[in-house]
Amino acid sequence: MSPAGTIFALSTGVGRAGVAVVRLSGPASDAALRCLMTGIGNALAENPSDTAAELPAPRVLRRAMLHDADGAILDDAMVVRFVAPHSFTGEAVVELHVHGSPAVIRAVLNTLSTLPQLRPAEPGEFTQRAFLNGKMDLAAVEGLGDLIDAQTEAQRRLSLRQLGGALSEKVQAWRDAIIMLRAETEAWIDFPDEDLPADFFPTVRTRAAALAREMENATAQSHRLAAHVRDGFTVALVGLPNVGKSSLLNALAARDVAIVTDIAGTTRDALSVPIELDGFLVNVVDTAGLRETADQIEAIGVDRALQAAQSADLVLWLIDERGEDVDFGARLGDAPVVKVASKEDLWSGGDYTVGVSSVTGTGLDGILQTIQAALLGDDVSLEGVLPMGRQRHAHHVAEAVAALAISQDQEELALLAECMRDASAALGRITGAVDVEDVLDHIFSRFCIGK
Ligand SMILES: Nc1nc2c(ncn2[C@@H]2O[C@H](COP(=O)(O)OP(=O)(O)OP(=O)(O)O)[C@@H](O)[C@H]2O)c(=O)[nH]1
Ligand SMILES: [Mg+2]
Repeated sequence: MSPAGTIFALSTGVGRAGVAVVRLSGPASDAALRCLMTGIGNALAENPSDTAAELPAPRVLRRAMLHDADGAILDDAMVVRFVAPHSFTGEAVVELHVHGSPAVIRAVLNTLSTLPQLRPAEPGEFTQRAFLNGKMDLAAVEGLGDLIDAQTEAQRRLSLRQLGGALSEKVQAWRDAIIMLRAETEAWIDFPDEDLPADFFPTVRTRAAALAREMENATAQSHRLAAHVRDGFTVALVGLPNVGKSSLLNALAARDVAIVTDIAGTTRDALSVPIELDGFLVNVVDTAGLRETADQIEAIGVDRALQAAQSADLVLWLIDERGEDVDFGARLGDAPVVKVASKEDLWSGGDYTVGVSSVTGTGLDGILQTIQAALLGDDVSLEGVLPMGRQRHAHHVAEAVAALAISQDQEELALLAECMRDASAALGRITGAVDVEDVLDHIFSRFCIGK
């Protein structure tokens, strides 16, 4: 965990822009702003009450000339202050909206680094402070991280819901129900057995089983789709050499990314191209044609093609009128495999359900629909799923479900209560309510500096 103090960083992107925001957080933020506004580098040492009137009112954006320690003008800027605890981090925060040139940003950051109580922020340190000050829980922190990284519409929508508490609220509701079961169990521990209602254990077991079922169902539906939204959905194009894999990739990507020739064995390496499909990120992987070959380079390519198929979420197995190679078909892995009739324009009739011609463009919609159906599965809509895209979420829910399953066999109150404690602790790790030190550094270090 990083030490306290007052931190500063550029919070907007690096490079030329109309406006850049430099953010400060910590007890010396106001004093630092006063230094910049007055151009007196030692204002940090002054009695704050003497100069308090110079500072803008909280949450009001005000124009201000910023100066370096020698009083020279740095920039004509806009500034805004937030008073603790009413800020993103829960501390005193100042934002400097300066002109977004590298020179202005550098000069402002240089000046801030000369002020004695300030230091540059570590990656994710602003958000870490927000978490430590109880402004956000861990699931919301992850939602914010994903929102900053969001490239597609589905990523934006799902991470915004996670940031807004959709996952935390659900997990908290399950946890509350488990804590209630634990409390009811513990309440009887000090009483003699004969006082315990006869239906006590059956009732607790029924409630625990229903809860476990609800948690399992929610995870099964949500984790799969949310993980695809977050990490993308991978589709591997495989088939014999010359079957038209690279041509299909180019058609799907709507640009010439892969080399296409009529020479069998043109593609040697796997090539992944991201496309956006209805707001979802889909990685389409073109591969080397599958055949037994004496060419060493091509053989490595064939291995990679099989690996790409084995790690894909969906395999499109392209087949032309030469037919399919059953031997390779058996080595494509566990993902769903959809056979696609390639070069449909050349087929003289035929028995296939999905056909495509990259030359005429017919059947491309069908390919996109096939991908979309595999991606969505039985999930009705994105709005209905819980934003639980990380492995961590599914893991902790599974831990809680396992603890509830063990509780079914307990015949002693203390042991039953212990199972409930384990289950609620597992769920608590999702929001950061219980022992999360081990994951904190991992989560925050993935943020950029300034966030
Ligand atoms: N008529 C027709 N020709 C196609 C179609 N798709 C690809 N071709 C032609 O088939 C040949 C091979 O296409 P590629 O896309 O390079 O095939 P590939 O499967 O990537 O081949 P390798 O990389 O060698 O495994 C090229 O001459 C393409 O122009 C199609 O839909 N219709
Ligand atoms: Mg190719």
